Amino acid sequence: STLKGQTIVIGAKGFTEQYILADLLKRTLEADGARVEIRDGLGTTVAFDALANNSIDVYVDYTGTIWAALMKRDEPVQRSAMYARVTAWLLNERGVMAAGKLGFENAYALATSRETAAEHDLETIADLSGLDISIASDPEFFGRSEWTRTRYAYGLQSLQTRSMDSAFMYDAVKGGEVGLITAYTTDARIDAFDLVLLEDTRAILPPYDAFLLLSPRAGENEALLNALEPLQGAIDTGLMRRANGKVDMERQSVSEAGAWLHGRVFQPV
Ligand code: PBE
Repeated sequence: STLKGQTIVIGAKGFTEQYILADLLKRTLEADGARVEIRDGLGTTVAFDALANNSIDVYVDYTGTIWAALMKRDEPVQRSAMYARVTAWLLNERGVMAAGKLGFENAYALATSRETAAEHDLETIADLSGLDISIASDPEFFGRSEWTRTRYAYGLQSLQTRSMDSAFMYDAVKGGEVGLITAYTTDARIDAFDLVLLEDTRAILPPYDAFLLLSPRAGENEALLNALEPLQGAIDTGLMRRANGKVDMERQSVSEAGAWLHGRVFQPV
């Protein structure tokens, strides 16, 4: 069966990777005959609620995000066990079906510039204890339990927090406008700007594997499940980072990066 005659609504949160993945999903479903609409720029809770009430059919989220923000859990779990725990909860508690991991992780990592790391002798998050430098993150992070736990576990009460669109964090830390950021580990600017990732020695932050989530209605759509199958495990971290870099560093459009990624997934070189 194909998706001919069906309209599929794709959701996306508000950062580059999400826009590119929505474009990849669009190309994938259109190739199977679907008409596609995209609702993007959503926060995690808005995106998830829209999915759970069938307002969108599919979007990509991350295991640790569901774990912390939706399930309100905070005990440490191995990366290998987390996907099973999260997907069981989604299905049993919300009727939301997981349609496979994409193959990469996009974690939060505390990052600083090479200069700031040298100045304050920073290697691990614990080295930040007692410092009164500033930390910038996306508007969600400081309200999430990952931050509460990190702050408490490592004694970071003296850091000054600053909410910032994730698109601007990397320039801000590179230019010394802020001391630290919560980098997204698939962002190409970590390497390009020679940022230093501080080690989470106590493993406070959870793993964040990217995976496809389907609404209760979409989860029963066999043709949709079939069309999404080829995306399982198809994107490793290097590939996602290169796609993100096309937009964030090379100033390509989301659509160009999405077309490139689609090519790499469906006609691997
Ligand atoms: N993350 C890192 C965040 C943003 C990037 C995947 C953990 C999230 O979307 O929850």
